[in-house]
Order: sequence, then C-alpha cells, then structure tokens
Amino acid sequence: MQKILVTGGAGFIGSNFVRHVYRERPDWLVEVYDSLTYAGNKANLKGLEDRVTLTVADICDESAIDAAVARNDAVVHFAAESHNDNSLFNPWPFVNTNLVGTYHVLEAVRHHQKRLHHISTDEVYGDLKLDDPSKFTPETPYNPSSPYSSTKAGSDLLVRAWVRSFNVKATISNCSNNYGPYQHVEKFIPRQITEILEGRKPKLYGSGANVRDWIHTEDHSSGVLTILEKGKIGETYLIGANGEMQNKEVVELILQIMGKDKNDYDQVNDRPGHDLRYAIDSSKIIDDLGWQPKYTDFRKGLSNTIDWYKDNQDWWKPLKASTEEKYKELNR
Ligand code: NAD
Ligand code: TDX
Repeated sequence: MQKILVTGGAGFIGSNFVRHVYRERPDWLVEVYDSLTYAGNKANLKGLEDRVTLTVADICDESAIDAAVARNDAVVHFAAESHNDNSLFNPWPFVNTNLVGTYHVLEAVRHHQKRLHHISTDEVYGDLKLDDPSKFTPETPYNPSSPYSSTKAGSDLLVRAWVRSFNVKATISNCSNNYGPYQHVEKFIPRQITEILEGRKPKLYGSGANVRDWIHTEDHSSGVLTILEKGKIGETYLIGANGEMQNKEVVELILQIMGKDKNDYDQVNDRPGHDLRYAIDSSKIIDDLGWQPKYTDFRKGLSNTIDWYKDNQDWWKPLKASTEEKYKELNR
C-alpha cells in the first residue's frame, strides 16, 4: 500500500490518523478528501504538506469521489456528521453525509476494486444500563438511539451488504469516545476545558451519571492502521481502551487539573434520549490482530489535552462563540 485516501481527514480523528500515518509509514502518500464543513479545518494538516495533499470535495459528489478513489490504493472513510446534539437539531445532513455519502464511497470502491476501511462508533449498539456489567461485542444487536447513531448504523449495514453482494474488500471498526488534540469545542471534553479558559463554568447534562468509555485518539489511530494492514475482509472490530468514566467524574477531574474547585460546574438540561452507558470489549482486535492501547493513563492524557487547548487558543477561539450560540438555543 502506498497511496491512501482519507475521507474526513481534516476533522478531529481523521487528522490525528493522518498525522499518525505520516509518522509511522514514511513511504506512504495520503490524499485527504474533505468538504471542510464547520468541523473540518485545513490547519489540522499543517506541516504535513510534503506527503499529504488535500482535495476539498464532498463525498456526495459522485464523480469527485469516484476520481479520488481511482487514484489511490485504499480508502479510510472517516467523513461523517459526528455530533449527537446537532443531529437532534437538524438530522438531514446526517442522513445525507452518513448514508448517501457512504453509498457513494462504496460505489466508487466497488467500481475500482479498492480496499476500504469504514470508521464507525460504539453508539450503533445503543446503550447499556448503568448497573449492567456487560460490554458491547461484535455480536451485540444494533439498537441506535439518535439520528446520528442510526445513520452510522445504517452506513455500517451498507458496508456489510456491499461486502456480501459485491465482494467489496472492506472492514469496519466501531470505536468508543475519543479525546485528544484538534477536537471541536462542541464536544464534551473540549467544551468544558474552553468554558473554564473563558472564565465560565463547565456544563454537565442532567445528573452526570452517564458513562462514556474514553480512548485517546492516538490509540484509535493505531487500531485503524492495524486493521487496514492486518484485518480480515468482511470483519468488524471494536476498538476501546477500558476507559469507562461517569461524565461527572470527568468534569471534576478537568476542574481539579485546571486548579479549580471540583464542584464548580453547572448542571444544565439533559440531552433528549441521552444514552446511559457505553462500554467496549476489544478482545477481538487484541487477540486476532495483536493490537494494544498505549495511552491508557486518562489523567495524563487529559492533562496533555488541557495543555494543548491552552497553547492553541488561535485554533479554537474562532469556533467557540458560534458553538455556544447553538447551545444557548438548546438551553444547554
Ligand atoms: P469531526 O466532525 O471532527 O470530523 C468530520 C470530518 O468530516 C470534518 O473534517 C468534515 O469537514 C468532514 N465531512 C463531513 N461531511 C462531509 C462530506 N459530506 N464530504 C466530505 N467531508 C465531510 O468528526 P470526528 O469526531 O473526527 O469523527 C470522525 C469519524 O469517527 C466519524 O465517522 C465518527 O462517526 C467516527 N467516530 C467518532 C468518535 C468520537 O468520539 N468523536 C468515536 C467513534 C467513531
Ligand atoms: O456540554 C456537554 N455536557 C455533557 O454533559 C456536552 C457537549 C456533552 N455532555 C455529555 C453527553 C455525553 O454523555 O457528555 C457525554 C459526551 O458527549 P459528546 O462529546 O457529545 O459525545 P457522545 O454523544 O458520547 O458521542 C461521541 O462519542 C461517540 C462522539 O461525538 C461521536 O461522534 C462518537 O460516535
């Protein structure tokens, strides 16, 4: 493999993956394919220009995605509308990009017989009860709750059907909640860090008892690269790093690391249909492909992430006011 197409490579996880590949596979060339929505940012790819190019185009543009797939050896498909709260406000971009867009990616890889790795989420499985000790496995039935997670579930099913019906050489991964640098300030952890940096309080939805299974984006990237190189065609792999924490605990930790009183947060309106708990059993990728997460010290990872937002205010400041305007409309 020498040339890979990374859809959504100017977003949070996509750009961290591109940086990972740039470092770990110095003989590869990467073409990022991204329409630069509100969530995409050219600056995320700064310094990589000698081996990374950017094509600004939409995955729903049939001829543009077809031509881009044709000139590469493999496709890693991150492009998506990714924020649950936005999907509750206006589901249409989620249906269009996540379902119609994935259809166009699949048709292009089918016509040109290219390898595809499709990026998905643990949210396709719905949620677990707070007191349920079980975790999601590749056999857990799909049961998505939100417009976001239902369109991601639909995109996974399209990929599976294209593998079975047309012999498309695809794999799928479903990962848990990522954190790290370059994450949009609409998401939980960067929102709280930047609220504190702007002199306001963190905003916890409801009781804050909801549990998310946090993984550093570097570990997600190494998992995706492992599957791309060693994964078995047609298989689904779950990626997680045993990082379960209640939202309330995460807010308290952020406040503590930033030198504030750990109780100095606001409780705001809950998200409608708010999933209670996600938890990933990643034994398949560990046992079958030999992958291991490395960034499992959450306090250290969070502390480095806080430092990144402190040091990169030029990156997030332009996004902050419009994001908080949206939340104000939702009373959150
Ligand atoms: P993000 O919103 O930060 O980035 C999405 C990127 O896709 C942006 O650069 C955007 O410009 C681009 N994009 C959106 N619509 C497009 C279109 N129609 N055509 C071309 N480009 C388009 O999202 P993220 O958090 O980096 O998530 C990336 C992927 O990982 C998504 O598929 C998401 O479902 C999945 N995922 C995310 C998490 C998480 O915790 N954030 C966890 C598991 C899986
Ligand atoms: O201000 C907030 N306060 C709060 O309590 C925000 C923005 C969120 N929350 C809660 C809601 C969730 O329980 O924090 C948790 C995490 O919220 P998000 O960052 O919006 O993530 P989540 O809804 O869990 O989805 C994320 O993980 C799975 C990503 O956004 C998805 O793209 C991914 O598929």
